[in-house]
Amino acid sequence: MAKLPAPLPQLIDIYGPHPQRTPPHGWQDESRNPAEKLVKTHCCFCGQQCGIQLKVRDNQVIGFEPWEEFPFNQGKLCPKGVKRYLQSNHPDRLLDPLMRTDGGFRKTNWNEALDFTANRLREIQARYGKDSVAVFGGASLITEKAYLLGKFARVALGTRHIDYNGRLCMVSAGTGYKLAFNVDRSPIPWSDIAAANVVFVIGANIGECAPITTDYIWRARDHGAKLIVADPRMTPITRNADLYLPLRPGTDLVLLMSMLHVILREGLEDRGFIDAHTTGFGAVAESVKPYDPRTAADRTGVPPEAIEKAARLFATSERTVALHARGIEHQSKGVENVLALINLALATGNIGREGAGVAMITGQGNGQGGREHGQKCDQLPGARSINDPAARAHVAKVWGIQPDEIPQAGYSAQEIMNAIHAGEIKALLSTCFNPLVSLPQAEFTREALSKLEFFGVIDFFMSETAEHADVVLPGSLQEEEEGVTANVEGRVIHIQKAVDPPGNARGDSEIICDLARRLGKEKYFPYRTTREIFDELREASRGGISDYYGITYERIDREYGVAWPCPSADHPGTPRLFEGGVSMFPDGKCRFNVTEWRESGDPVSTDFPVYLTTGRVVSQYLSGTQTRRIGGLVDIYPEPRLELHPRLAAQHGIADKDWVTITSRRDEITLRAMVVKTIRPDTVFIPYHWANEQSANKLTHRTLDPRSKIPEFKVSACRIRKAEGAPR
Ligand SMILES: Nc1nc2c(c(=O)[nH]1)N[C@H]1C(S)=C(S)[C@@H](COP(=O)(O)OP(=O)(O)OC[C@H]3O[C@@H](n4cnc5c(=O)[nH]c(N)nc54)[C@H](O)[C@@H]3O)O[C@H]1N2
Ligand SMILES: Nc1nc2c(c(=O)[nH]1)N[C@H]1C(S)=C(S)[C@@H](COP(=O)(O)OP(=O)(O)OC[C@H]3O[C@@H](n4cnc5c(=O)[nH]c(N)nc54)[C@H](O)[C@@H]3O)O[C@H]1N2
Ligand code: SF4
Ligand SMILES: [Mo]
Repeated sequence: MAKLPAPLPQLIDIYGPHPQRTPPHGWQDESRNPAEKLVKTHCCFCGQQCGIQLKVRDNQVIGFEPWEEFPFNQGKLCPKGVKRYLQSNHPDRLLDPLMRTDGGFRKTNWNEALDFTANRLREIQARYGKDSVAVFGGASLITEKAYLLGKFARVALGTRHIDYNGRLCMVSAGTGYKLAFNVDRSPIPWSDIAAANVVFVIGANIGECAPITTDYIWRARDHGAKLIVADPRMTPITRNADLYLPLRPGTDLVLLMSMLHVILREGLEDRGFIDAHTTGFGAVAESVKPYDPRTAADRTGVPPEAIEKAARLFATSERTVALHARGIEHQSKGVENVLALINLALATGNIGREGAGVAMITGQGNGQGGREHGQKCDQLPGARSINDPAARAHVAKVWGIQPDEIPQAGYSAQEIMNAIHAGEIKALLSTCFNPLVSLPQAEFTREALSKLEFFGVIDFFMSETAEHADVVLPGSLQEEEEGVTANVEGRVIHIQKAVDPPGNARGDSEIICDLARRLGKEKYFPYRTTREIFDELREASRGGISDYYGITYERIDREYGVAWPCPSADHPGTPRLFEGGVSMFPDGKCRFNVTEWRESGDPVSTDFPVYLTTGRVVSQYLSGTQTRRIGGLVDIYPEPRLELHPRLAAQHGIADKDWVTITSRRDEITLRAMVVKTIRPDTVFIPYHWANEQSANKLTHRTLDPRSKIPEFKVSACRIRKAEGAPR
């Protein structure tokens, strides 16, 4: 059975006993002010899921203190974590249900709002069939809510169309890992990063988007590890890299296949590992033959010597960890890219031992847990395939229905939006998703939303998408219901309830259960607490890939989290997957997968000669609904700007802070320039956290990876010109 990793002697022990550990989670009396309590919980934002103590007075979150004993972040927080508490009492909180009238929204009571919602859903299903209604979920939701939404869609509504915003995030990684290892989780505990001799970062802005991971990389460097970064932009962590590969957007596959080419050419592969633990090596070795570094250099823009150096460092180090995020995954060949990186790790035997491995950096707060228990269109709880008869039978039994009552797999998120646009799907209930800002080609999304016969939204702020709804139901912040999330390492952690929802706002899970009751499915939704939902989820996941059966809230508190799979109360959990090279396929082998190059869905051309890529800045989070409302964060980066290289700027007569119009094959927007030397001269970058005329997603395209169905946010074509002035 997998054990917690034994730390290497020269490293700080981040998992071992901590002399100052205070009692685990729960209410603690503050000696300074007895009216105040500190609640040990986790940041609501990114997948690092930092431990934090929220300070509570009079049923309001009024501040925070670091939680130094929580091993993952040891009290450290990024700017978003420091300011997150400001959401709680924000004046924009939705406090009453809202219904659309001809003159805008009017406040209403819960009975009217929920009756209306349930009636509209019922009428539309009666008229157009069950599958005319779709459900959207989100990976900021605690796992209990994600599970509940999946059950709600399939049991209360009987629709096959439920998907979630993680479709824009983790699915290329997930598909790749399932093809190679039969499991969708980062296989390493983050302590393995600190123990590595080489850290290879590709398509991940660690410093701004996974800030606490920086700390693990510094610890590796403290004992002499080398850092390689591949990104079209020189992100903050790149300043400390030993080798920087400034590749052209969308060419990762060529780079990675060429690195394998070099490794095989020079005989640096680990034959012992390949023979003992893998299948499919021969075909992959054959497929990389044409990818010599000189040819690859022409495609990627990375000098051949740099490709060779990267390959040698990767293969000759004793322990290499490869980290990747959306830079390689937000592509129409996102799955290919992930597989090519896994192939490198397999060929060099960097799997299943301390300090070695390949790992996806999970994005959203509950990006991991939120995709394991049934809000994905193709999955049932326990990360089970919805097509697997045994999985359907198991889950149907837990739900008290017949297996054939569980609908088949439905559309993925963008496909649902396409079907709404085409008039096939008529109604949408969306919780924790802001598609008007986050899906590609925003005008298409706007048109689609306007075609809905019914649109209901559960959110705590009026998002840009919610403005198009017929009913807006005021839901809850993360700290307003108890539950679990899984962090970037697959460590299941406990989210404490700190306060009640304010005004007439309600817990999301209560709202969903109430709707189920109104749809006549009360007996399947009898929960009085989220703990009851968790206990059912444990049963539903039992025996699945993502097995939570042995995890309880109390155990999490005692152990500072439990990594799944954890099939029984006496199982220690599994911080490191594939120990000894054993995958989760029945035969225990890891799979090499052949990858094949293809062009992006929106290639550069004479008319659109510049690569456009999109992503994030440290102070803003996702579609910005939450962080654009937090003063201290807005000040750091108040508006989206177009990052471009001085050489490209000079070609167009553009100076820093000038207004620039960016035109793609779909649309155009005008932003201020930010002239920086840290980007390729053929590429521009826009952070996507803003809406409407400032939305990067007005420009992006709807091409999907054929397997993961992720949109190609990282590669579009555009042209730029200096604008007369500010947009009207
Ligand atoms: N501050 C902040 N942190 C966040 C979030 C946030 O919104 N704000 N969101 C969270 C979420 S949900 C996610 S998914 C993660 C995302 O975390 P990341 O994936 O690290 O962030 P991105 O900015 O989307 O893109 C990462 C990098 O990919 C690079 N890139 C662009 N095109 C390519 C390419 O073709 N190849 C390669 N190799 N690189 C390319 C970009 O220059 C960028 O530096 O962050 C999480 N953390
Ligand atoms: N161009 C471009 N587009 C991108 C990306 C990119 O890099 N470039 N990145 C993509 C990625 S990786 C992601 S993850 C998506 C994210 O895109 P979205 O999921 O649309 O972004 P969020 O801002 O998380 O939107 C979630 C909404 O849910 C609400 N919410 C948050 N927590 C809760 C909760 O607990 N309960 C309820 N009821 N509501 C809640 C928020 O207020 C917000 O309105 O964007 C994608 N879009
Ligand atoms: S946003 Fe992420 S890194 Fe920042 S404090 Fe929250 S969980 Fe930690
Ligand atoms: Mo994401």
